[in-house]
Amino acid sequence: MKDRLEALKVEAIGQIKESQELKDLQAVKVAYLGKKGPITEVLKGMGKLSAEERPVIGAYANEVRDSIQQEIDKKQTELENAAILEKLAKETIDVSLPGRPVKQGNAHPLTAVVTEIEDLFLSMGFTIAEGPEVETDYYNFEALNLPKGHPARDMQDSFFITEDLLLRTQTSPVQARTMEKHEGQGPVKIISPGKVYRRDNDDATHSHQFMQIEGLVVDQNVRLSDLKGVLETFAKKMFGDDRKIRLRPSFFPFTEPSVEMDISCFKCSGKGCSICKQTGWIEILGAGMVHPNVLEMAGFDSKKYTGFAFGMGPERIAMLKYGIDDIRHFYANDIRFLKQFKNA
Ligand code: 2U9
Repeated sequence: MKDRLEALKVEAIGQIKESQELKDLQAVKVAYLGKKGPITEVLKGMGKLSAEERPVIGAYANEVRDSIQQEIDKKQTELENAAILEKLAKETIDVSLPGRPVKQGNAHPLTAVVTEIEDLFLSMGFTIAEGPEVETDYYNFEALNLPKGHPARDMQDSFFITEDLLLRTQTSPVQARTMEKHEGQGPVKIISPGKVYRRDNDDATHSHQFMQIEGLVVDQNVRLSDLKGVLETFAKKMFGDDRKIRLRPSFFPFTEPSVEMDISCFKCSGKGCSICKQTGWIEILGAGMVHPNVLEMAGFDSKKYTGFAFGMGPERIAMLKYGIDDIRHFYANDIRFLKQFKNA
């Protein structure tokens, strides 16, 4: 009987070693160690053995069963590991494959110019103020020294919503509101970028909706020379260090005196070319000393406080800077136009 057990052990281990898959191994296990398997058979027949043989054969049968089980466990681990390795080999990622390039957008050229101007004034200690695009007649006109019936109102043909409400025609009401909030106490030092609306027939240089950036400084002892210094810094930073500026007399109802600022042409440096229309100078913005009426209406004592203000159209600045020939390009959202400003 011992020989029979020994033969079973050798046979079973042989089959275990030959098993290629887990299911083969399972079959070997059932065949040798199962309830109907030969080892169970041997154990069942123990009753026929003598009292001396029984414990010896019993112990040996258990030993054979344990060794077969051990071999099965060993082989099972081996097959499982091999299966994992095979799976890993099949799933290898080819890291040498270049990634798909991510399409990168760019800022809208108008946004790029507005941001550049904002950064420039922020670096000079200004803060940014914003206000509503639907304004009252008071803040859009009256508080800026443009009472009802004033002829200068005609220059800003407007979109009225009611008798008293309109789409703002300038960002100046933001300044008037900010000054009011200061309750007569300086300093005020703000810029107000934003959209404005005027009734107009759109063409290459006109749009019924456009942007403005205005600036306002109110404090004691603010002078025209301060305005000149700020504007000169702006002109040089925006259009090149060798720019010269000149101020020409002008008129705005909210400033007195009022000026127009030109810069020396950045293309021909003043010799005369198509950009400066052979004059050597390019008009950039309007400015002036805040009118005493405007200071008083906003709650400032015009004997104690003075101020300067300026206003510019960022579309015009961007058109000059990038040689854009039609203001409507800014609003058409034509990707062929927009993607030309990747490095703006
Ligand atoms: C307050 C007081 C004064 C703002 C100013 C201008 C001159 C000016 C235009 C230029 C072209 C606007 O974009 S544009 O159409 N603006 O020339 N703006 S002074 O003066 C103010 C504003 C608010 C309380």
